[in-house]
Amino acid sequence: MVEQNKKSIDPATLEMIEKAAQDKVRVVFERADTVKACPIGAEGSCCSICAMGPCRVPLPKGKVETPEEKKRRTGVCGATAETIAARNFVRKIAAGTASHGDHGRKVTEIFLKVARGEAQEFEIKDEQKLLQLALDLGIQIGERSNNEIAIDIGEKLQQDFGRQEGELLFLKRAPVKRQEIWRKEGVAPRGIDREVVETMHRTHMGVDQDYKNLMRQGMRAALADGWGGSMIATELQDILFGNPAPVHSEINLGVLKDDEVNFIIHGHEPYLAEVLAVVTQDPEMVEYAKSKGAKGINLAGMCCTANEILMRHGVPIAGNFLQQELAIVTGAVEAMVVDVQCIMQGLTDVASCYHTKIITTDPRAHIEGATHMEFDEHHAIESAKAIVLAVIDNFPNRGKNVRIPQYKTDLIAGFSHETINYLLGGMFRASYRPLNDNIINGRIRGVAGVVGCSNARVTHDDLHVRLVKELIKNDVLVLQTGCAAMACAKAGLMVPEAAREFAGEGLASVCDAVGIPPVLHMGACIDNSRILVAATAMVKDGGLGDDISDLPVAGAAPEWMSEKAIAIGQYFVGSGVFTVFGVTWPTLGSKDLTDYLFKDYEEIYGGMWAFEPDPLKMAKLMIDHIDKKRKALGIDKARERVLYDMAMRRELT
Ligand code: BF8
Repeated sequence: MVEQNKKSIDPATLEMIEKAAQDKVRVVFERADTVKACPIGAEGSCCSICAMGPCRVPLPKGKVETPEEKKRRTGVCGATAETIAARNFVRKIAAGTASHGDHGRKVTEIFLKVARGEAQEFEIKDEQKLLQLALDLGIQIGERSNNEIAIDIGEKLQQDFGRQEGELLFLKRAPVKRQEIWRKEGVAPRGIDREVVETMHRTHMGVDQDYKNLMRQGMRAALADGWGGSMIATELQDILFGNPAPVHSEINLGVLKDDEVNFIIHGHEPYLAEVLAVVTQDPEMVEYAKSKGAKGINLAGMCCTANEILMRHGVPIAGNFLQQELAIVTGAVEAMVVDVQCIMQGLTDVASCYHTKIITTDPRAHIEGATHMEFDEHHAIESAKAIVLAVIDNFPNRGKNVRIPQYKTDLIAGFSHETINYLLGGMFRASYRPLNDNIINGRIRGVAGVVGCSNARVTHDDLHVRLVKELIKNDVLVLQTGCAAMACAKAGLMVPEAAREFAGEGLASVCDAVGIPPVLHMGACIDNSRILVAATAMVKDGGLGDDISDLPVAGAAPEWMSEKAIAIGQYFVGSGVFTVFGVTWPTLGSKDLTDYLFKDYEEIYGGMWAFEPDPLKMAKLMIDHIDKKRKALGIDKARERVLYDMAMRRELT
C-alpha cells in the first residue's frame, strides 16, 4: 500500500522532487499542494460561457435534493445543472478532438508536401502500408509511383477535415453493426472541423439546452477524433516514418548522461523529432559536441513525442508528463526542445534556475521566456541542425549542481496493430486468430487498454502500475499508449520476462510462446486509434461476436488529466468499450447526466463510462465486465485443450 500523500512511486521522481526542494525550485508537485482544485469546477457545475456568470450550481453535499430544489439549481439564464455539466463535458471533447485533429491535419499537409517533392528530406518509408491504405480508400495503384498514390491518399484524407456532408472515410473500417448504431443515433461524424465547430456553437449561451442532445454532438465530435483525426495521424505517420516494429530501449531519468550533451525533445508531433534522431548522430554534429567538451549527444524524449521516436527508433525516454520539470532539475539538460501539447508553462521558470534552454519550435506554441526556433519542414535538416548547434553551444554553461538519478528500466516497444498481427499469425498469414483462440480457450481472459496521463492530484504512476499488475495477474492482456505506457515501462512490465513474474498462468504461457511482454506499448495517444483497429480485427477474425461491444475488452485512464483523454474515452465508449476513469469525474454535479453516461449509454452504444479512483476496484470493474462479455459469448468456462493423439487422428480420417 502506498503511503498517503506520497508524490510518486518512482524513485527517480522522488529523488528529483527532493533536489528541487533543496534548490528552492518550484515544480508541479509543490504547486499541486498550494493550488487547490476548485471542487465546483471539478464536478462540472461552474458555467462561465457568458458574462452574467460565472454561475456556480454545485450539487448540495450531505443531503438529498428535493425536486423543487433541483429545479431551482440553475444559472442566471436558467440553464440547469444538467445543461451546464453537459456543455462543459462536450467542450472538453471538442478541445481534445481539435488537438488530435490539428495534429492529423499537420501530418496530412507534410505527407502531401513529401509526395509532391516539396519536403525532400522526408520520404515514404512504408510502401506496404501505403499500398494497403490505397486499397482501403479505393485509390488506383497500377503502375503508378508511390508519390502519385500518396498524393491521392493525402488529398482524399485532407477532405475529411473540412467535409460538410456524408461521413468520415475511416468509419467504414468499423464493424458493420457499429456503423449502423452510429447512423441510427445520428452520431456518424461528417467533417472533423465541422464537428468541433458545431460543438462550440451548440454550447454557446442559449443554443442546445438538452443534455442528451448535447451529448449526441459530443459523441459525434469524439468519433471524429478516434476514427478521424487520430487515425489519419497514425496511418500517415506510419507510412511516412515507418510502421513501428519491436524495439528495445530504456526509460527514466537515468537515461541522461553526465558526460554528453543531453537534448530532450518534448511534445506530440514527430516531424522535428524524426529528423533529430538522425541529425544528432551526424558525425559533424558529434564532433562539434566534442569540441565543446562533451563525449557525444544524448537525445531523449518526453511525453508523446518520446513515444513516437521510441516506437520507430528506440530513442530512450526520460520520463512522462509529471517528470518534465524534474528532468531540468537534474541540472544536466542542455535544452528541452518542445513542439505542441502537454508542455507545462512552469518549464521556463524551472529552467531559469539552471542552465537549460527551453526552445519552442512550432508557430502554434510559443512560451514566454523561451527561445523560439521554428522548424521548417521544407528545410528539415537545416533547421534541425540549427537547433542542435544551439543546444550543443549550451553544454559549457552546465553548472556543478548536477545530479542524475541512477534509475532506468529496459523496455520493448513498437507494438503496432500490424506487428501484433505478424507476431501472432506469422508474416505470411498475419492474423488475430491465435489471440481470439486463446481468448476463447480461456488462457487469455480478455484485453484491456490502459492509457492516458499522469496527474499531480494522485500518486504519480501508482494507479497505472497497480491497475495493470492486477489485470495481467488475472490473465488480461494489456495494451498501452501515452504516459500510462511509460509508467508501466518504468515498473518493468514491458519486457517478456515480466510475463512469468507478474502475469497469470494462462497469459504468461501465451506471452512465452509468442515472446511478447504481457503489457504491449502501442505508441502515443493518437495511436489509441491502433487499439480501435486491433479491436475491429478481433471482431472480423470471428468467434467473439460481431461488434466491438461483444468483445471481452475494457478501457481505463486511471490518472487522466487532459481534455484529449476525455475525447479518447468518449470515442472508446462510442465504439462499444466499457471505459473507467480515475482521479475525478467532471459531470458529478449532474446526477441525470452522470447516470446517462454510466448506465443509459450501455443500452445505446454497448459501451459506457464509469468512475473509480481506486485501482484495484477499477480492475475489478473491468474484469467483471470482461467476464460478463465472456458469459454472453458462451466462453465463460475455459475450454480444455484437447491434444489429438494418433488414434484420435485416425478416427477423424
Ligand atoms: O497525448 S498521456 S499527459 S503526453 S495527454 Fe499528455 Fe496525457 Fe501524457 Fe501525450 Ni496523452
